[in-house]
Amino acid sequence: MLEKINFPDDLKKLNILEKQKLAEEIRKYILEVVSENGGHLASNLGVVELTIALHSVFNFKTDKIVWDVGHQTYVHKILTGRKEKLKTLRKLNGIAGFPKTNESEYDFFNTGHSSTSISAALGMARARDLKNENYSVLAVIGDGALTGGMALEALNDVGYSKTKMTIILNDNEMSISPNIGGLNMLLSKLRTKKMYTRSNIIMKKRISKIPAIGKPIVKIVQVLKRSIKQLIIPKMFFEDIGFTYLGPVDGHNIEELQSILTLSKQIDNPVLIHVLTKKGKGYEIAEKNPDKFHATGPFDIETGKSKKEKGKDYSKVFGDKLVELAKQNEKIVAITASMKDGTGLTEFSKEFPSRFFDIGIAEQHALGMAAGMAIDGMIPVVPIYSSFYQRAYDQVIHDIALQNLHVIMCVDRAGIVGADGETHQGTLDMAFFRLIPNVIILAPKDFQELEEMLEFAVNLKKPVVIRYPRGGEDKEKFEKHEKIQEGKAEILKTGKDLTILAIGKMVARGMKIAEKIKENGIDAEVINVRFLKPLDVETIKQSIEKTKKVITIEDGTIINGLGTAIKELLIDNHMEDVKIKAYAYPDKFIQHGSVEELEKMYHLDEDDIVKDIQNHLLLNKE
Ligand SMILES: Cc1ncc(C[n+]2csc(CCOP(=O)(O)OP(=O)(O)O)c2C)c(N)n1
Repeated sequence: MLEKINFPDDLKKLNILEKQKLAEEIRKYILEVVSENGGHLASNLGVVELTIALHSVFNFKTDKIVWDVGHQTYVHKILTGRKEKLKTLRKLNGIAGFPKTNESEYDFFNTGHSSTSISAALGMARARDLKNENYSVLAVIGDGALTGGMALEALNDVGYSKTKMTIILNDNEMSISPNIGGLNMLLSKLRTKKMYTRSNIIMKKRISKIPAIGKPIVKIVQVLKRSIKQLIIPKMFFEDIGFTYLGPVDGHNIEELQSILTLSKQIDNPVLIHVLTKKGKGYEIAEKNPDKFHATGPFDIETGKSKKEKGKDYSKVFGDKLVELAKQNEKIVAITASMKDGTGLTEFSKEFPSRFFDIGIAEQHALGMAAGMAIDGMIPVVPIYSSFYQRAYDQVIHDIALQNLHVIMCVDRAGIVGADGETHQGTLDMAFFRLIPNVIILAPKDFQELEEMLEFAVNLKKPVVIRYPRGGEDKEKFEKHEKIQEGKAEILKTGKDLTILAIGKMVARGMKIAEKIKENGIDAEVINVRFLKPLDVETIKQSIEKTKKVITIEDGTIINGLGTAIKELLIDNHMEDVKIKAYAYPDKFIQHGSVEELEKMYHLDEDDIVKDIQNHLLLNKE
């Protein structure tokens, strides 16, 4: 089947049995690709039938669809002209792991961060209505993504607006870990109403086919249905806020899905279709471990075992140290926005269940709640990936920094993350945190320094940001570990020709660069900046006054990071005779690819920096 299918029109020619066969082949193909390239496996295996049904019933040359998070679009990509290209998934210059409007005319909106789809789809539907056009607009959102504030804000607006659009709620009872929250409790009540609604849909479908009178009757039935349902389902939340609720429907039954989707087209108000799916469907190992296979690196299909041995990483070091500190200090609490495993909090959640809070995919709420806990004497530690901290920016400013609250904001996956691409690269955090008054910003050079910084932060009684990268520490071992003191940098190597200022993971690179240029007679001083804010102006100034040449190295954007801070320092101190070069990522969104490839592409690798120093910065060395 798969061989014959390239675009939705090919799919539309198939009967149900053929579509079922196609679904199995697509599963096998996705399994093969993801086991090689890594990616979001379980979520994609769960939406195979749903995606087939969507492309069978709708015509996405004119109709539009927005996929929430977008991590579940591999099937959509296969069915919309990207079947062969899927083999390049998440590779440099290959197709992306998320929808990209510049990749296909079938991708209508870029996603990557959770809970944006309903807003975007409502925007499209309102634009359609203002232009007096006529096509369907859909949003596909998971039960996890529905816990995000933006999704709830949009639901509130859609239902009230009466705009014709359809929300597909893909309910697999999982976020990355099992889903949590009051809405999840509501959904679990609705899940059990399967039999009643199924016959109801079939009845409606039949009535609507009666020429001329079919549609008006469907409207009457809807009114009746609402009153009957009120009797059966205690609280019809979705109907009460303005939606026609259809379902729940078996998300692996293509025929039923097609029926319910066809029915939804005839309803002129907002529709919510509740689809029940199984994460990891069809691959037993993923069905049993949906969280592990939510996002995976390359693995062996037979055993499910990772192809690469996973070493210790920063998240684990953070999590272990936090457990140790929490044993000594009972005020420490940990908050996660649905990323317990990813951020290294699994152990903490087991050791201190009452001091651990998974609050759903709700970064804004996480930081707002942390502020409340801090004001009443707890020490909240909130590890969130760098790119998802963007969501909680105002909470950091308004709720935490402005009140100078002792909240420890751990920025995981800071810098380039690699294959997840532009929505997930953590290149902006130093720039946006640096703007905020009262916030202390640190970045460790290695695991040990992360532990020391965490301990320091617990005792500081101020808002603290600690940023650290995805993965492990550099092979370069640091002998020196000076005690962390507020606003103090650490001189790792003295020298007279050039000052190398580096922060976080780039400190190891700075050391290697110093060693290499030494072979060419350049004696560099290497400073581990440690504090982006407050900057150790004295130590840095003294070094630059001596060398008159400085480079900065950071794994963030060139705007408003370490490089900018040092340029400001030079101007403020009238040091115009100093030569400076800042090595950072350009003012761009950085595409997907491996970390090494991207570093090379933007000339942040050791060899390129060494060449650059020798060719330009030290050209007129006296
Ligand atoms: C703002 C934000 N926070 C966290 C994430 C990380 N994340 C990606 S998918 C996901 C779970 C999504 O669950 P759900 O919407 O139910 O989809 P499923 O994978 O179960 O199909 C999370 C937490 C994200 N993409 N965006």
